[in-house]
Amino acid sequence: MPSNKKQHIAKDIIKKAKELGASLAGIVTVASIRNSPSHQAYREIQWPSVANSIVVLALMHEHTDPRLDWWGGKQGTPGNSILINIGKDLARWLAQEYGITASDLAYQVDEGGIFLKDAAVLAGLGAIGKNNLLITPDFGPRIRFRALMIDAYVEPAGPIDFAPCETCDMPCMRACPQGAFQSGFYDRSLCNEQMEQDKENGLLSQKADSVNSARILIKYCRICEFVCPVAMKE
Ligand code: B12
Repeated sequence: MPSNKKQHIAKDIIKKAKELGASLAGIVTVASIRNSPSHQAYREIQWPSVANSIVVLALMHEHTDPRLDWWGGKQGTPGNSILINIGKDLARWLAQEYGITASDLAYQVDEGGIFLKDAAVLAGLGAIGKNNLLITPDFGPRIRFRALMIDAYVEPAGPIDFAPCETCDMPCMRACPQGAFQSGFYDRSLCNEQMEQDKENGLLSQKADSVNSARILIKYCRICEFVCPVAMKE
């Protein structure tokens, strides 16, 4: 396929993803993602031979709509369900419009997923911030991701020139209730202690699930997102 056609498809896919409800979308090749830091460190992923590119879908999770982020067990979060549905609609459209086969990737890496922040950086959606999150120019770190693998090679959007932490006094470094940034870098085990406490403090949902038992909702800590001044809205 000629390069201008590949670029045209990339723009078309991104436009369609946004029409379907994504706040942002980008494309990255499987070859570049395999070389990204997290995928180099964790090599267990089985990449299908027909996978050529990955479409990264993103949904803003602003503090004004906290329910999007509440974790409901196997179902994940409401925001994740929205992203899954956008992915299904986009897959249908890709098949009809371009004859491209797309498949949704799992959220968890050990269930067939990929490292979504690495994918998002390479797809041109933003940069990894000091808070260890992917920061986007339009929504800061208050955004979530999902990915679709496609069997066509589509010209990637590529990383953007964006370094928001360089001129910031980094409130994220001081805000963590566990002091996960006290060394100057993100400490996963300290962060995880907070996540474990959040699990223990899960709330009983009003809704019953399919077997009619009560569901627990977990409101995971988001302080390092909420204090980030990038694209912060009142
Ligand atoms: C496991 C996991 C966790 C674990 C461990 C987190 C960790 N970072 O190690 C726990 C439970 C602690 C956790 C906590 C949180 N998580 Co979490 N988590 C994940 C998950 C499933 C995998 C992440 C992982 O293991 N990464 C591997 C580790 C080693 O890498 P890393 O710390 O991210 O660092 C790498 C990158 O920074 C990269 N990198 C650095 N610089 C550069 C530069 C370039 C160019 C590139 C390509 C890459 C790159 O290299 C580093 C080393 O590999 C992802 C979903 C997914 N499938 O990706 C969500 C995910 C990362 N989590 C997310 C969120 C929001 C959170 C929380 C805010 C909790 C919440 N309310 O949901 C906190 C925030 C923690 C923080 N400040 O990082 C979002 C991040 C969204 C964003 N804007 O970045 C993700 C993407 C899920 C989603 N729904 O979209 N999480």
